[in-house]
Amino acid sequence: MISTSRIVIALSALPLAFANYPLMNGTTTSTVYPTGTSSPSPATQTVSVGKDGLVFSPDTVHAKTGDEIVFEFYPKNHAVVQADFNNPCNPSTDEKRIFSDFIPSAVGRANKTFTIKIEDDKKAIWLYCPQNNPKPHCVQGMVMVINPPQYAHNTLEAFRMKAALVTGNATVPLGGASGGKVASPGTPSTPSDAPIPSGSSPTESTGAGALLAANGVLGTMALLAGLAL
Ligand SMILES: [Cu+2]
Repeated sequence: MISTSRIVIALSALPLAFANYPLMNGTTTSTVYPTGTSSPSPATQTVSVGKDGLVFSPDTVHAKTGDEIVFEFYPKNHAVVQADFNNPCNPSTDEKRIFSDFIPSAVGRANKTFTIKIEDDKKAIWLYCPQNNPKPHCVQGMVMVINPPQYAHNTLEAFRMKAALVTGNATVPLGGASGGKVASPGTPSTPSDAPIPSGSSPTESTGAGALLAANGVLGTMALLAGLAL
């Protein structure tokens, strides 16, 4: 036998429990998800590299964990490298350092892209272009940030100012692309299925077709014969 008074007590405690939530929600979820959805699906954002001069467009990106950033490359020859905030124009000491390798383009968008996945949206990712010909793009201000820290002096402008003070060339990382995937969206990912049968195969299939046709004729004849009977 369940006592109704117990249920009443339990229910009356609920408003008290919920009363604590509005304050917490007010400071967290409202700023993180402007649309009001609590669990948006992974999104993809595109950054143009060198399309509007020696800059990344946009040069500040906000992305969630699991989101992908696709870099599209424009003339003449740029790359994306991850740096540490205090050492712009030099590769990050992070083991998973991002490097697209150079992706050249003679005219318009290159047929290759570089895609990274955000593994931790609380971690800022500082990036620069390591091209030094004819002048260091990084020192010229070709830098960007993904998820800049909100309450810090580590702003993109501060990073760019540090880069401008770098003497000499930007450092090109050793080795090939890392920390992301180079892809060629313009070309099919797999070649066409099986090779076209050669030599005797077509005659075989013709033979089979002829046999089927013959069967059909025989069947029809048998049917007609049956009807005749
Ligand atoms: Cu560049």
